Amino acid sequence: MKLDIKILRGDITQIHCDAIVNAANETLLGGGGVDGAIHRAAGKELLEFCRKLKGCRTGQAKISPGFDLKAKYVIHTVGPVWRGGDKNEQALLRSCYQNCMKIAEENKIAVMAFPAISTGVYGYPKEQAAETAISAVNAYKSKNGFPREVLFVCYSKGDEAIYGKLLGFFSAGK
Ligand code: AR6
Repeated sequence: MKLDIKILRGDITQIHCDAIVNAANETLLGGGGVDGAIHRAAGKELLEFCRKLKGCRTGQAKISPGFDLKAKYVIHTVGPVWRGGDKNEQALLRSCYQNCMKIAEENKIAVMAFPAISTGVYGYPKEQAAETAISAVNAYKSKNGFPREVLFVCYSKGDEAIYGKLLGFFSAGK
């Protein structure tokens, strides 16, 4: 079955779906940006649960319940810090998206939402990050048909324009 890809603008903590992805750091103990917003909206139990996960390496992902969020799960992934582009950043970012898709498949998550991982505090160039995000998600081969739908949640109009342009390009190329 074909994966459905959509773009939404807004706050990922407010999205009704099965899982939202968190752009975390290796401690998984919270931070600023989307990570801070997710922890605030999920409540203290999320931090308590995350302590038991014992961190996460860059490019990897781990799942938790969503607690007070509208989403049932949070998939925490750690994007690379942008260091100029020759420190394996692209492969690591791709691996974040692939590992989140794999966890969604394993947990039979139908609809999942991604923020633009690494493009805030971690400084990854937005257009390049969006290209990798879309290409990794499109290339994922699920064996059981999960996830069925991926939402790219853009926090700004600028991000929405980048994803819109790229998705137009990708679908025109098919
Ligand atoms: N909903 C959707 N997108 C958001 C939201 C939100 N509520 N808030 C921010 N964004 P960032 P990173 C966008 O900095 O670059 C944290 O401290 C934001 O505009 O949250 O991966 C972690 O603990 C940007 O496009 O994550 C790590 O230490 C995108 O989310 C570090 O930041 C990612 O920005 C991770 O940095």
